[in-house]
Amino acid sequence: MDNTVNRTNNQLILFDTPRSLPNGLVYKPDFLTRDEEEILLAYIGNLPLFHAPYREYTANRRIMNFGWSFDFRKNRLVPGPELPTFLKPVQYKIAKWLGIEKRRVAEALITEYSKGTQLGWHVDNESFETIVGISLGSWSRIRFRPLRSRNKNDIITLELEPRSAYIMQGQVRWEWQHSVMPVPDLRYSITFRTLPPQLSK
Ligand SMILES: O=C(O)CCC(=O)C(=O)O
Repeated sequence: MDNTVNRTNNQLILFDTPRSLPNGLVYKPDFLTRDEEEILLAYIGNLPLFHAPYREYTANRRIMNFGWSFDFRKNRLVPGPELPTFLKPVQYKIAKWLGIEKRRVAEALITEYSKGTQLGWHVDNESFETIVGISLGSWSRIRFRPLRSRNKNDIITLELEPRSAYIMQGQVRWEWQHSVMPVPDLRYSITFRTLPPQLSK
């Protein structure tokens, strides 16, 4: 079975979507307008992003967290700076899409992937619930595999177009890992994560 959801002649082809995509994964092309993308990229361009510290090494990706962040050295969630004003409209749009209160979209992680940068297989920190990823700049490919599987045939690849968004919840959130393949050109992602109501400020 070909599990790849990919681009042909610059068109995104989502064939056999319900059977091809892992349960709980929703993909939405054109979640942002070109103007919204341009404004976000302009603000992000002025942020002092830094190379992500990860246990004993530093990643190629440059990042910045708002709301909350995970301290890999202390192995726990720590409060981060408040979401900046320029992220608020996207936070609102996501809350509306998910049908939850805005305050529950509690964390935003901005990541810069320079050409060739990737992100390894992982499951996001368990303190957070739903994950929503926004793509800016270059297209990229995100891969998914069931947690305990190392069979290449189980990998599902989804192409992420600029301005698109995906939701990860349910099985894909908790029972699958995901990774980002080396990006063909400069790409930014904004990963919003929700907290349960009792933990949201
Ligand atoms: O770049 C992306 O869209 C994925 C980001 C991600 O998986 C993460 O930050 O945990």
